[in-house]
Amino acid sequence: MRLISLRPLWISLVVICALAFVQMASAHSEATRSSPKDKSVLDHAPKVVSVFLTEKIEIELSKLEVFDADGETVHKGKTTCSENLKIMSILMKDIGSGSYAAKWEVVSVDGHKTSGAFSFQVR
Ligand SMILES: [Cu+2]
Repeated sequence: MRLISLRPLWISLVVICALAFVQMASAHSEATRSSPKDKSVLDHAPKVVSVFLTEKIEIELSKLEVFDADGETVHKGKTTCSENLKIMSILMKDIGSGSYAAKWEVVSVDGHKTSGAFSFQVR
């Protein structure tokens, strides 16, 4: 009898937890797009690589790096960030044709850490 009467309470607890989790997950900063676009093939080497994020980030705790096919870094200077704190950019060295991989790591203003990667090719 007691177990049966507790059932609605359990169900509502599960629902509340699930909703809380969805809200937390949506507050993380995720990438919506990048420049260059993931898997794009370019005729000209980009001067800047950027990633566009869904939430504001802590720039001191976030970074964007670009590597060539040998794993050598091909960016220069420090990762910068737009005024609205949602676009992270890095300047590029002069690069030739080849495949490149960009990796990003951010801490959003809510303290959550996310990361991702994208790649592009220069013809
Ligand atoms: Cu978050």
